[in-house]
Amino acid sequence: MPRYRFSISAVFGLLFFSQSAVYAEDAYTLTIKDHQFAPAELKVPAGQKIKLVVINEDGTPEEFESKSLKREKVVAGKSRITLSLGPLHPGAYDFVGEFHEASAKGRIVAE
Ligand SMILES: [Cu+2]
Repeated sequence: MPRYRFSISAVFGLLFFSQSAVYAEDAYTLTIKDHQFAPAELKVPAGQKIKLVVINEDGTPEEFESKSLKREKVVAGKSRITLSLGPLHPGAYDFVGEFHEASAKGRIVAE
């Protein structure tokens, strides 16, 4: 069944290609602990797509929210999310943890 084998390898080739494309984007990490973000200011490159991983080390859920980035996503306690961002114009993009806005604040600086 040569034709069948060919299509299987074509599928795996496509899978490999798309996975490579995903991992080619730079990944940046924000950690939530004691209802604060670390780092509070995260520098990322402007003009290219990035992955933002938000790790919540607290036992309670938090919501990553940024009006300027147009993103809003709940991160369950002891869990993580990944967001695709950009390409961003140079500038500062504020974000908060909406469930603990008094302490959970930060900004992404694209440059
Ligand atoms: Cu919200």
